[in-house]
Amino acid sequence: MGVTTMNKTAFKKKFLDLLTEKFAISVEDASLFEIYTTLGTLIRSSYAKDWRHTWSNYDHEQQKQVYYFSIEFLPGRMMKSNLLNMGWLDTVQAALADLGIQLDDVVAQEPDMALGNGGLGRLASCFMDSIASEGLPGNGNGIRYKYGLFKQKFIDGYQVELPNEWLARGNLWEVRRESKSVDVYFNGYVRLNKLDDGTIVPVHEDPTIVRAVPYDTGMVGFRNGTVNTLRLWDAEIPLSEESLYRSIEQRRAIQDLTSVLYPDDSNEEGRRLRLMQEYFFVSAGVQSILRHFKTKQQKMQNLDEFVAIHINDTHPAMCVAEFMRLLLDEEKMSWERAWNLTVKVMSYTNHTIMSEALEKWSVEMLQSMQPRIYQIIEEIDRRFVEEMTGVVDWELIQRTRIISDGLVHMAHLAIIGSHSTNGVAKLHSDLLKTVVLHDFYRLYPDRFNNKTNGIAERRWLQLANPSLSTVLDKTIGQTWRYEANDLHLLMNYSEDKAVHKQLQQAKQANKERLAAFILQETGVRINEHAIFDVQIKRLHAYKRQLLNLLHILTLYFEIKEEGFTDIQPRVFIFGAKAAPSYHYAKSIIKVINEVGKMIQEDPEVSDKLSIVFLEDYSVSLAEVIIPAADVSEQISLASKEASGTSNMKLMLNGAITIATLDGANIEIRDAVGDENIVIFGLTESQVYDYYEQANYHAYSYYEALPKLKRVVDSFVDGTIANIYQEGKEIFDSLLTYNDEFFVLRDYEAYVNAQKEIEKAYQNQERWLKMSLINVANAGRFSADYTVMKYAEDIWQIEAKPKSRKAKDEKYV
Ligand code: CBF
Repeated sequence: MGVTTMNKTAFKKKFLDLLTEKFAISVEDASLFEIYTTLGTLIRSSYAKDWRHTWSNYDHEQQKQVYYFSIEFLPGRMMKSNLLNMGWLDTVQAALADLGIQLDDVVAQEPDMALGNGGLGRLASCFMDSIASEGLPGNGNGIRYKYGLFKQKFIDGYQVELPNEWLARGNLWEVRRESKSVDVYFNGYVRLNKLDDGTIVPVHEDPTIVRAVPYDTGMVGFRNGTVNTLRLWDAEIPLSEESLYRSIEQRRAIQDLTSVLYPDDSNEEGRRLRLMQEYFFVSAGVQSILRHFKTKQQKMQNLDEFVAIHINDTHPAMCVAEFMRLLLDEEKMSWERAWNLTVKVMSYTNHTIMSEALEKWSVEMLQSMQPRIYQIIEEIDRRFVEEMTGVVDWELIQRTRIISDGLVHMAHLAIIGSHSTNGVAKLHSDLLKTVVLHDFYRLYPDRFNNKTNGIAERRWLQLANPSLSTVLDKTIGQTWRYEANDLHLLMNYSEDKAVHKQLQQAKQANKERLAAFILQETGVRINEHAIFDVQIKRLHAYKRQLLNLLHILTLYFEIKEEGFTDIQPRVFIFGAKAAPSYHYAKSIIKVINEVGKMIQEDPEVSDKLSIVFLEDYSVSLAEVIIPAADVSEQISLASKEASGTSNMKLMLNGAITIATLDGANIEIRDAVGDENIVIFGLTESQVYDYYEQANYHAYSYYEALPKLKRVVDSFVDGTIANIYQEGKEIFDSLLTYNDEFFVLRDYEAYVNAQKEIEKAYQNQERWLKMSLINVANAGRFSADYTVMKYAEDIWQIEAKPKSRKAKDEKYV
């Protein structure tokens, strides 16, 4: 790849030639989209050779590779990150500027690749970037949804979901690999034929066959020539079977298989579709891995020395059964040998303790949709029970077996069928061991481990925050750009006023950029010198956006009804999507929007407070918000947020965290020290005490705290205009249904913690030091380190020394 060889003149020539070739147009007349297409094509063709070499080197050197199976990938836009990783960013930016073009305008032409909901999918994409950047042999495997996560609009303050047609103008980065297609079988029934020698051969009769066609995207490593592959599968009608699928309905059913991410699972049809999607990408992925392996290695018995498969959350748990199916039915391996290999190859990450995410499928549905897979799961379950009988007590076996009460427990399948189960932050992994998966921990203590999440610091700092990056370069040199832990060098300047000043100026520039964006998007002009207080994450009751709102209303009433004037101006910025069928979360969005409107229309308050709820939260939007944040809201009920990753991104950009001791917040506190974070609220053990003693009474807090009462009443007493059922629903959730997530219990502590934030902000000297210490200690949360730990402890894969991140002389 022309990492360092591409100079401005050479680039301009190539670019202009290609523009003419593709569009027969001059740069002056070209539209931004034509420029984007040309630049993207040039980028892709420039890493194509490295992509091919990466593949063939892994095969040639017989390197073990990991395949990361995930139902979500959330890469966001790829143009700029590819340019950065290729080492071209500065050159291209300057060359385009010479031609009168702003790179950022070009980049904005790219639709966000939003094939995920939130943390899970974004983590998968951060890992893809880091795996390639560490030169590790690793590939992603998922679904090429025709529609990405819905586009969110607010109409009268309500969330409305619109289709996200991200493929409408094509996708520059993908390559359709027709020749690598595989067939995936659904429905029908399985006949077990007995051959003369006594062996049993299963035959899948009357199946619905779907052709899985892969679309590959290069995952470009940071300045190291490694380009791994993200393989996403699309569903098509198999050519040979065309005559079988004659009706429009039949054809549409197949095409719809990969239409949407997370079909609505509140109805039977949606659940069936979701299960089909899961088996579809699992089967296609596992088949293609084994097929590739067979053509290159031929040593099936040593498969575990060459292949690792990672099950990201329970959605791909059927990898265990599909892998067994192929080894048993196609490779004619004995059960024992196949099982031994399967357990060595598979590993599983749990991403939440929320029970609704630990999938369970009805036996009837799974059996009718994948009859052979169901037979295999049944046999795994039978053998598990047999193996454990007499070793552990019967109740424990009943609680841990895979099939019980007419349901197939996918987390059980993933744990029993793999050699490693990990959580995503220390607290979460401990809770898995002691509470959520305690039964399994008793059975397999050695399989459990922790891998705290990490983030792609290149995207979240180098790309998203050039102002801060420049200050860092000037202060500590550039090594942090490839070795995130070198951010620690900034600690040497923790008392340096000149550096504080520069950090402050960088933050201010980012705040002005965000303010301009908000003005353009919403027409609202915000105070650029206010505290920018940010909560960005999916809308979920456990994440407690409602607690944030209670605090905002408290400030509002203090100004309106108690005459408080000495309030540090604040802009509360929200970004969040609610799942389309999650009524309660949508009510919270509506109420936040109406409170925002009420404040904005009230001149007595609007110069001190404002709420900006930005529509359509996405990776690209996060890239504008995060660098401008002063305060990072991480206020989930302790124990509920497995890790969180926006907490890491915001800290890296110098925001001060206000947090409960939940998920990775605890590790952030350990990294920065108590004085550089504001902690409040119940601890996880206090939460569990309440559960055990069943002695939480939300009403008592409502009665005891007049300010809280005023705020909660405002949801139903007409104070907030235009809220109808929504206010009542929230009011009832807190009082009638006893406040499942202890919002009222943590209210007072939260309001006090917010006062501490305000006090700290008013002392800018202290604040800037706190902010600096956060940036300096964020390096440990780089996903580069996280994936190295997965590689060493779980996947047992290695990078060849030459494919590690380059220590380019430019940076040393
Ligand atoms: O591990 C990545 C993230 O996954 C979730 O978003 C999830 O979907 N289960 C969790 O909620 C996050 O805490 C976690 O950081």
